[in-house]
Amino acid sequence: MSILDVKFVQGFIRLCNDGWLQGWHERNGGNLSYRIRPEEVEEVREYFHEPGEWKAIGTTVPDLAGEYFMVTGSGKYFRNVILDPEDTSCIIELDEKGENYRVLWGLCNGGRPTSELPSHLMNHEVKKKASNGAHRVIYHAHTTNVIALTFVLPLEDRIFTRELWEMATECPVVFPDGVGVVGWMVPGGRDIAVATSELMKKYDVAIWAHHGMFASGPDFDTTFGLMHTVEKSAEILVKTLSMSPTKLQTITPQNFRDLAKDFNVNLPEEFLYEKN
Ligand code: 2HA
Ligand code: ZN
Repeated sequence: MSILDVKFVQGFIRLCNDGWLQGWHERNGGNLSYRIRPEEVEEVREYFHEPGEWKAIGTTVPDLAGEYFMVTGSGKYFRNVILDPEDTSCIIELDEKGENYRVLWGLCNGGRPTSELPSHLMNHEVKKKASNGAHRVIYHAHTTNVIALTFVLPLEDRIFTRELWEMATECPVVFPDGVGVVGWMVPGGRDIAVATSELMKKYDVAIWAHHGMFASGPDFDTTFGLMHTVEKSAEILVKTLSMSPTKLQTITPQNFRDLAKDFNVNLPEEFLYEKN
């Protein structure tokens, strides 16, 4: 038995490799975090080393006090996670105020958790509350086509949501709440974390202009599937716009309403506006 036999650890590694294979993780791009269930902490506790020093998170997440997370390491390559999880990722514990973290496993050759730790933890805090504890995965990827779209579409939630919904019939079923967009900001700090977590109150997806995407979900499959669906939709839009600036036909607001009825999803009217 090794920590690599534990199911959530395997799911974490698989997502990293799947993202790499999609081409979303050049060099050290992207990061992943998983909020570990109490019973899963007990499955891995025997592999913990002497706790490292308490270090400042860079923001405060009181609703996550005392929780454990598996996260990718700063400067580490997704490409290498499958080869050496203990070098490229880590398990951390938060203190009783949600202000500091310490490393309990991993980063065996040194290093720090992801540079986007403030964004990950603030998103976890918001999604834990919004989903009554169901959401556990926050995933950041440098998705090529979504990034390309942030140069040509207005950076508005309603525009991105509607354009992405129109590109594939399943889209409004997969992300019925829509997607949020953050204008360009310096990554890694508290300000972008606050802006992103504000959007995560409403959406499961936040787009960072000229940078990438954040997705949230209850498990690895759903979260990866969400990232994949949004990015594929963006790819179709990029192809469509490359062929022609206008569409000859598309999915109409009434089509969306009919779909919502049959698929039992609520599609907010704010995204079903008439275009001219
Ligand atoms: O390099 O993706 O946003 C890691 C990142 C920072
Ligand atoms: Zn990034």
